[in-house]
Amino acid sequence: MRGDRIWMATGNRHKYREAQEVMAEMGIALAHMEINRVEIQADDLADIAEYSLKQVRDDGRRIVVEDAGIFIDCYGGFPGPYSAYVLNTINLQGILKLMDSIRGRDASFQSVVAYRDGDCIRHFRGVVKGRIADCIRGTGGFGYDPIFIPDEGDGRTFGEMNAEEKNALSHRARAFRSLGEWLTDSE
Ligand code: ITT
Repeated sequence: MRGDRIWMATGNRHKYREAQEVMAEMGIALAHMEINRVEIQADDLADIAEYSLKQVRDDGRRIVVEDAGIFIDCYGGFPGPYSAYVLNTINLQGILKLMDSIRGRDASFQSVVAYRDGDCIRHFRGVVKGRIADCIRGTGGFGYDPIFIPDEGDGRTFGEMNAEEKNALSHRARAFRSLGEWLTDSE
């Protein structure tokens, strides 16, 4: 395995910490890079992540950028790529209100990790299926975690889990694990 670290460009420390733990389990060091960038609006997370990646100057370092969102099935995948904007405008309470009297509460978290090493650009996806909770539960994690119940869990929201428990199931952990496996295989 190549010894030098990979840099994750993100303004979100929660995302960085989760990704760092997953990569550390695979023996890969992930460092944090703050960036100021324009985030485009697009329907596919991969387009957003790759656009963000291209805004990070190529100085020879290996870079990853991740874009993620929550997709609510009964609303055709809303808010998806607009998850940050929707959370900032209507909050978790607003999302729960949208789900009032809705029976099918299926949703998924999706993540795309875009990786660059010189001319090589690859992306890796991770998905976790679950449902929107009836109320806000837990104070762990960030963003939509207190209202998302993963199907493969024990009924708790991500907000009620510790970092290790969330990382065992999460979209982000899955995407970063795929990156880690690809890196390991290509060494
Ligand atoms: P970047 O600087 O890396 O872009 P960000 O916070 O803007 O950080 P994203 O665009 O990837 O991150 O994510 C959009 C929003 O989706 C994010 O602000 C959260 O509200 C939500 N989100 C993403 N992953 C989440 C997770 O694991 N748990 C809860 N909410 C999440």
